[in-house]
Amino acid sequence: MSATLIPISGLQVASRKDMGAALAKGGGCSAGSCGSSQGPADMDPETWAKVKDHPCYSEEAHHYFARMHVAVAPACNIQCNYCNRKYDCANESRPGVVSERLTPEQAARKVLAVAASVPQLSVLGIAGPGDAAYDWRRTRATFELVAKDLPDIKLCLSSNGLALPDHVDEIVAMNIDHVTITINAIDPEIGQHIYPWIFHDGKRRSGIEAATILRDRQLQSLEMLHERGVLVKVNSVLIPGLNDDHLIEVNKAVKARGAFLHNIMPLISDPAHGTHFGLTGQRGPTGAELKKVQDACAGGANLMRHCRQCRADAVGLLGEDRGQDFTLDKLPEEIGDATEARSAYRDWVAEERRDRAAATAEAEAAVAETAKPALFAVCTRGSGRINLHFGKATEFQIYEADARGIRFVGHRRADNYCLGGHGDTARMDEILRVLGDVPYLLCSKIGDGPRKRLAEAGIEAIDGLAQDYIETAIAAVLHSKQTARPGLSAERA
Ligand code: CLF
Ligand code: SF4
Repeated sequence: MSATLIPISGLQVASRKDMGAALAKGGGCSAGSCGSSQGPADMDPETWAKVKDHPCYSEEAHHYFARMHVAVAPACNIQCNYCNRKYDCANESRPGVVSERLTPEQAARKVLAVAASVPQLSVLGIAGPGDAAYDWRRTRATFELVAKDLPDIKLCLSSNGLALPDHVDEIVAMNIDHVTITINAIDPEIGQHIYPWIFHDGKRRSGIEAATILRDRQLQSLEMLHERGVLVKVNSVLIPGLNDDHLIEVNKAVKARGAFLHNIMPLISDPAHGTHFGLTGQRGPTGAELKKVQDACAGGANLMRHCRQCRADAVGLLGEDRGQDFTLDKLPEEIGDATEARSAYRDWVAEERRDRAAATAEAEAAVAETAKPALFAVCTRGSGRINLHFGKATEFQIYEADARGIRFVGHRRADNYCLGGHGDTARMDEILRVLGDVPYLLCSKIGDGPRKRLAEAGIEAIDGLAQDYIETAIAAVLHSKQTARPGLSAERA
């Protein structure tokens, strides 16, 4: 490990491992056949160059890079039954809290401020509330302003697809490499139950006609963008009883038209959100139902499994939200230039990636003899390391290890156990519920009380491997179990 000091955004750290720890203090935050976990060996260099810093298009990148959304495009040309526009866009955000709406100028200033203090920032997305392609004037103005000041930040947009074909030339000309289209159905018989109306060619349309036009424009957008070299991710909202079986057909159809990734997301439905589905009792899927549909799509378009259903004003690594740190009233008067810090951070990531890839290969070789698959819940703030205190975790990354290797298989959310000096019993009950089938938990630190509660529920908490790579730590635990080495919790394996 090099002893050279690495200067990043005011941090002076002595090693790559220290860097991970230092960045973790500043803020917050992989899959079998999941294409999003692919690395440079699995795709052509041009495609890898586009996805390697994008936290949504590469599972591996989401350990290192952050995205931010700006809510500049509030107008929409369709109605989805899972959306209430008083809230964030349900396509790309967690409904519930109204976003701060911004003008393009305000948004560009906010992006500059975030880029100056979050060296991990690599992507600016416009993802609701409203439709980025329909509210194109504001979307374009925002992207143009940001591209002028921050040419190293990738531009990314999300749309329902209805207006997209009209803007493909501009999207290509503006170097927007990543576009998400939400396609919930390709059969208009099903689509008509998801979209009560669309507004197209100056007229409001409904029923089969609306669902057919929308489907045709979505697939046309996908084909046009793919032909022009833009990477397209398709989002589908899984609505039990409506499109669960049908999403396999959607997966095949979007794969045939060149989709880079397919992200099947669970419907979030709550009467309090005031959506049609929420008010009529349409439920969202269970975790098992979501996994069943995702597994049924194996062999089709590559699946994304690390989506966090971000808010329309989210800021930070996936799984964290620092949006409240960057509201307009908190932006500084003077915003410095942090281009060098971002560049230094990317150099550090390149080195770290090489180191982690070697460590992962070693770890996977070590688990090659593992007889039974084992699940691990990991507390991490990013950098691919065990670097988060159990009490502060608001999500657990779930890894599976077996003779085939060590894989990220998803994440599970729960409110953080620690409330500034004391633990919350109800929160612990929820953590035990979400981790019911997971025998091992890896974290940087855990108190005796919660360790005991977890142990009583059959979950062994291990905090002796802090700052190790996740894969290295998992291999160490499995090795210690196979060789019955005691004391993992108290000392390094
Ligand atoms: Fe934002 Fe979407 Fe771009 Fe990512 S989010 S516009 S592609 S930068 Fe990512 Fe958030 Fe999931 Fe979206 S985790 S909701 S997939
Ligand atoms: Fe809401 Fe987005 Fe659907 Fe428009 S496209 S209705 S903003 S979820």
